[in-house]
Amino acid sequence: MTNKNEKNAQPQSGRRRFLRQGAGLGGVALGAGALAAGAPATARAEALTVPPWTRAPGEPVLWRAYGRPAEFEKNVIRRNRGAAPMPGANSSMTPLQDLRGIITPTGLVFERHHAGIPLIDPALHRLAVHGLVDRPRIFTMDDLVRLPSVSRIHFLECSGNTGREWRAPSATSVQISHGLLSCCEWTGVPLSVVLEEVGVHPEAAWVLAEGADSAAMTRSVPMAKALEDALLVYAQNGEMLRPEHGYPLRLFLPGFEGNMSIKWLRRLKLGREPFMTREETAKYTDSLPDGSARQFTFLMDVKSVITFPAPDHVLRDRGFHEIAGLAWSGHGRIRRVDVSVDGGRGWREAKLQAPVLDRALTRFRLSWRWDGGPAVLQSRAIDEAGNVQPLPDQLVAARGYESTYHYNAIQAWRVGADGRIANARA
Ligand SMILES: Nc1nc2c(c(=O)[nH]1)N[C@H]1C(S)=C(S)[C@@H](COP(=O)(O)O)O[C@H]1N2
Ligand SMILES: [Mo]
Repeated sequence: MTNKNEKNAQPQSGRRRFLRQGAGLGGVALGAGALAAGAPATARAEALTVPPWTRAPGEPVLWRAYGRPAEFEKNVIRRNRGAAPMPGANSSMTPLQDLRGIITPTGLVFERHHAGIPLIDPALHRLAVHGLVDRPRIFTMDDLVRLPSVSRIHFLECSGNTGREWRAPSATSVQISHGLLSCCEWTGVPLSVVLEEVGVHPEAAWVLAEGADSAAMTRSVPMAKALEDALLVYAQNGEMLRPEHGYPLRLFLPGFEGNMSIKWLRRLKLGREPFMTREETAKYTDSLPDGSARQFTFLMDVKSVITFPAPDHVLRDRGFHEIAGLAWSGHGRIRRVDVSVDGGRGWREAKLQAPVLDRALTRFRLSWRWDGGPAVLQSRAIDEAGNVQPLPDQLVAARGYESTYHYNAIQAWRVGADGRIANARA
């Protein structure tokens, strides 16, 4: 058994080691004073005691047959803006401010439902494939799951994400402003495999995808996308889809606006023309300054946001902090992220955390020393196609104020001298 004195000694040497290693980290000198400055003097002098959880065995295996986070993390949850305009038509947001990697844990993935969550028995679920095909067919889930499958890591972003920031800073949380965003490992059968099974007519140019929810969500997908990388997904982050994300089957279109990844997929119809459904005419089109509207704006533009520090946090200590955030693009990989801490006068290149994947969230990090004064933090992403995330003014110049969807401008967070952080325009 370790004696009390040895236990007392360990954290002291650990602290010294940490501070030594920290000096010069990422170009920001830490120095012993940097971390110690905010810590109360008593904390360093306090004796390390043996806590109750060290004195007796803990909970047994199978304490929770399906695991969940520590109860101390119970505030890390999906949230939304409140009341739904109609029952079932609502969304919840991913708590980006609390996440540490690039994968969104399934229980924290944002939800967007136009008519609630249907609870579907997979044994009763069917997928019909018809229209301009040689062999129209109805698939059971067993029929589909036995076909060759693939797994891919991709982001999914609702095109309405950040849409309330057009006119002025609005959200007081990065969860609310940017949380219609997730990144998961998706497993399913390439749509091209199923299309080969049914035999596509040469004149087929569009695929109508329809959901089994009572919104009967329908979108037209160009045949090129259907053949290139569309997936019929049955699993997410290694386990079967959850009801709120389309169980037992959803369409997934990498890089495209979230709305097109039809959940609870029940029907695919091949045709010559787009089907002009409600979701691609009255909705999910973008009004432009000249009074016209863009239609079929499928790809999600290059975008990034700082998730620490964000308005959800308070900086308690001056000195070293690691700025961290997420960048993504529907056009491919992220090539570079620049970060400004002075309202856009100077920019420094952030470190991109490997792996940097095609059309997936990419985490960036930058060491920063907060001097305790006001600061304005911004991130600017550039993708491998050369697209540069615009400033709000540049986005408005191109798109005006009447759009809701596809807002991808640079986000600014203002750090106050009190350590509080506000949504701002630089
Ligand atoms: N059938 C159906 N599919 C749907 C929707 C829906 O309401 N019904 N919502 C869409 C929208 S607007 C988005 S952003 C994504 C959200 O997927 P998630 O809830 O799994 O995050 O699903 C899309 N697919
Ligand atoms: Mo959406």
